[in-house]
Amino acid sequence: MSKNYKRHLITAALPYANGPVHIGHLAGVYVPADIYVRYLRLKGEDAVFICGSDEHGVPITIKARHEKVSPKDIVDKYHTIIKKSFEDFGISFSIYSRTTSPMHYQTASDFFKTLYERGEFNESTTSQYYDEEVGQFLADRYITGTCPRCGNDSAYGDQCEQCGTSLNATDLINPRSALSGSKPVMKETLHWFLPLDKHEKDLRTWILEENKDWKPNVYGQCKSWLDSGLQPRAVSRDLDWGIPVPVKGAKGKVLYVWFDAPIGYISATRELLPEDWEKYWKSEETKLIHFIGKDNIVFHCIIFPVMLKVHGEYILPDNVPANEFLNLEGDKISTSRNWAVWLHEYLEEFKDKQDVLRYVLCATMPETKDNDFTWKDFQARNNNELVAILGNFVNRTLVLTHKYFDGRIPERGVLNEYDKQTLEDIGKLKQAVEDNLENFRFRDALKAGMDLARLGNKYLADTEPWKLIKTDQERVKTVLHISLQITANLTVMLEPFLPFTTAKLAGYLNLGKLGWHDAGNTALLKSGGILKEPKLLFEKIEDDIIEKQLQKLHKTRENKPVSEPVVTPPKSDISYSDFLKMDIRIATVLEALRVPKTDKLMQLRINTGMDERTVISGITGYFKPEDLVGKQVCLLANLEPRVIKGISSHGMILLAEDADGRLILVTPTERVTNGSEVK
Ligand code: B3M
Ligand code: ZN
Repeated sequence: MSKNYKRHLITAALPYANGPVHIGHLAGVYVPADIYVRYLRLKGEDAVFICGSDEHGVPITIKARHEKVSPKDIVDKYHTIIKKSFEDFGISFSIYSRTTSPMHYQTASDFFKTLYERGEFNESTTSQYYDEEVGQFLADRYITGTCPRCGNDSAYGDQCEQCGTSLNATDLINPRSALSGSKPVMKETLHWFLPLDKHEKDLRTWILEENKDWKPNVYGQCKSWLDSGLQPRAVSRDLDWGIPVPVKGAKGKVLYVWFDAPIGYISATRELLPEDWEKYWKSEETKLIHFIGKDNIVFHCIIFPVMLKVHGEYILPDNVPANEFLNLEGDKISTSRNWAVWLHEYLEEFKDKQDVLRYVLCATMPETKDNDFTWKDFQARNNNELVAILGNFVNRTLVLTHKYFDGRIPERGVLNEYDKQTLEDIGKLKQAVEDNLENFRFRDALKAGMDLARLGNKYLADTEPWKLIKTDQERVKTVLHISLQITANLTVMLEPFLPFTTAKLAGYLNLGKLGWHDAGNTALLKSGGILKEPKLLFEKIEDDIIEKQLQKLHKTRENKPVSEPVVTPPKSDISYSDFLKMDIRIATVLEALRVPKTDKLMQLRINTGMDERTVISGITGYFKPEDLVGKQVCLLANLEPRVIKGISSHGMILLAEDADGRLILVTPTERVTNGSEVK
């Protein structure tokens, strides 16, 4: 699939402007996107890098009510904080815009109108809760009531925070409007739907056949959406915060945030390049890449492409290299629980250490599966890799050159076989970085870049110039000359990953601006050139600093916010014979499929040791079908069969429900025979 593109359009997911950004955002989206763009720019490619704040949606309005300010106040505040964090970490956007900009209102509105006029939407009426006192339809989060499961009387319309169950607003007993406290009524409301089902066939061909090279996590998720059948999606909402639906009779309705947000990429490009933006969005010579996290896959691979396609003229993404999630100290990053490392806070405590975090986040990037950030690993990578490998090599080379040759780049003499091999290896490593970056393998790319520093260290250790200096000064000149050329190559090859460090290093070497084509060149530095006085590139991070971070983090566990979900109340005692009535068995999942036209249900085919049977379980969203196949589970085997969505379900899979509503499979710690009793 190597096509010759004239230009590149790279987008990074627009962060919601309802909170600052944390390391999970950086590792998942912005670090990889920035590395990729920096690499393209070094190659001299025309690359436009687009991002901005996503400023609509219900959570922002809720936060605003909570803080008794306007939604605009909220987004203004966080837009500024987020933008600054990105600048501080060297994320080199061509533009960082926002979806409250006039250009975006215009662009999104026009986009909707075009689709509307072409008849691309279905209009349909649905029933929704409505607050008659305030005269407003209520988003699920704006409805409270009694949880049908645990009896908590302040559960929300989408979730009970006491027992963690996810709910539909209509499940609530005694629903009340969070706006006025009054009892909401059901009222019909008109909305516009994008009939994704109509485009399913085209999407199958485009993704499943023409884009087999997408990352397996992305391809797999798309396939599972497509296999379970697409449904029309509402693109409007009853809300007073957002872009008004530009159609007569749509008062009080705004575009759904996921309809307008991706159009934000287009608006920002228009803002940046008022004359030329169409070259980037409407030309087959442009390569469009979306960098996102895994929870955004369906929007970028299915919904937005359908929007672009039915609009016409627009190109579709060439790739969507989504990452999985980064956890923190073994636990899911959570804004509401304050379980996060916030970027602005990091810089307060690790001043000027942007590259250390960039490095660690790239080295542990959740490329194919969720990954864990720990402070101990952060320390180890800083001390054992940045300090001991990269810093050490560069420092020894520069210090020795100053010591033996007054900071003047020595001439090289006749090269021996080892010198020649070493110089040749530079080119090979460059190639490795390149191949990995072109294929979005950032961890491997970084490793190949660091291998150049490893090569340098080995070269110094093998040639020992500090010993040679007593016997063979000429040879020392050659050794340091070669080491300096390796150092110069590092400034190019590591620039995408460590832009602050490589800029400093280039300064010490008195190197001008280099490009990617310079990497591999073993005569980047001219003999006789003068070097500047170097400083250490990295410093060791001591245990007490790491301890402090861990303590700070664990303190947030003690100061739980009031809304923190708590353990459900105990149930009344049962007799042993009641317990014996339950027939719980170990079984293996043979097949897993999402139940079409439902959000939560998964259809499982399982081997119970006694038989093969079908079980329906409400676990979509927590597990991917492909992750379940082969897993052993606990099954309540004698639960009376129930028909769910027309499918008869024989038993129930046992799951643990975490305080935040997450479902976790209960599986044996070792493989056991199917049909084994759990008692
Ligand atoms: N704001 C979701 C998120 O941060 C969303 C991305 C929009 S990209 C067009 O997960
Ligand atoms: Zn509950």
